[in-house]
Amino acid sequence: MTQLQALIFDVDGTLADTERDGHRVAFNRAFAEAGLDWEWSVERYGELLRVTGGKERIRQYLSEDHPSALAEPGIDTRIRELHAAKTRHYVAMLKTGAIPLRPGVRRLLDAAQAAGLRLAIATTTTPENVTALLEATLGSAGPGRFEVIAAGDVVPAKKPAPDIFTYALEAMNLPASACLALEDSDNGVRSARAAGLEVVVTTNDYTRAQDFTGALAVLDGFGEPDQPARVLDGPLLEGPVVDVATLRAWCAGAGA
Ligand code: XBP
Ligand code: MG
Repeated sequence: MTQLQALIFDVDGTLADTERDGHRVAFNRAFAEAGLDWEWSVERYGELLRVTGGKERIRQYLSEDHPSALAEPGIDTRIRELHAAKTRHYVAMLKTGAIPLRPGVRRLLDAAQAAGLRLAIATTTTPENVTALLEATLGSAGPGRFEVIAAGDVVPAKKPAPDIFTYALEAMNLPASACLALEDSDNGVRSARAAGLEVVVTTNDYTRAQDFTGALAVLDGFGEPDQPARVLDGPLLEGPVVDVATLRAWCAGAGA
C-alpha cells in the first residue's frame, strides 16, 4: 500500500457500542410512542442488524413479522415518520451522555491526528446521530476533527455496498491505497473491501461470530494500556494497544 494518510472510521459498534442500548431502545420508544406493540428484544435486534439502515431495518422487520402492515397504503411515509421519531429519541439519549466511546477510541483518534493522519467517517447511520455522538463524547469540537462525515442516505446503497466508503474517499481526494477502514461488522468489512480499502476490525457482542474474511486484523478492541487489546485473528500485536505504528505496520505488510 502507499503510505498511510487517513483513517476512515465506522460509527455504530466501532466508535461506540450504540446498537443494543442506543438504537434498539430508540426504535422501541418510537414504536411505543406511535401506539404500536412492536418491541425489539436484544436477540431479535441482533438478527435485524444484518440489514443496515434504520428505515431499511423497520421494513425488513415488517416483511418478516407484520407482512400485512407492509402492504398498507402510506407505509413508506409511516416508516419515515417512525424513523424520524427514532432519531429524535436516539439523539436525546446521546445528549444525556448515555453512550461512551469504546475503550481506546479517543486515544487512537488523538494519536492519529498527532501523527498527521487525516480522519473521516463512513457510516450507514443518520448524520445527526453522528454529530450528537461526537459532540457528547468529544465535545463541541468533536465533529470538526473528521474532515469528512459520510453518513446515511447521502448514497443510495448502504453497506455492504462500497458506496459510502467510495464517497468518503472522493471527498478526501485520496486513493483507497492511502487509507485504512476501521469497522466492527461483516457488512462493514465487505463494504470497505469492495471500495478497495484494507480493514481492521474491532468486534463487539453482536458481531463477534461474524465472518471477517479479507480483514487485515480482527481484535476485541483498540485497547488501553490497562485494558489490553486481544487479537482474535491476524498479526501479532506488539504491545497492549493498537496504535498508529501498529496500523502503519499492518498496512505496509498488506502491500508486501
Ligand atoms: C449501523 C447501522 C445503522 C444504525 C441505525 O451503521 O446499520 O442503521 O443501526 O441508524 P454503521 P439509523 O455501523 O455503519 O455506523 O436508524 O440512523 O439508520
Ligand atoms: Mg458498525
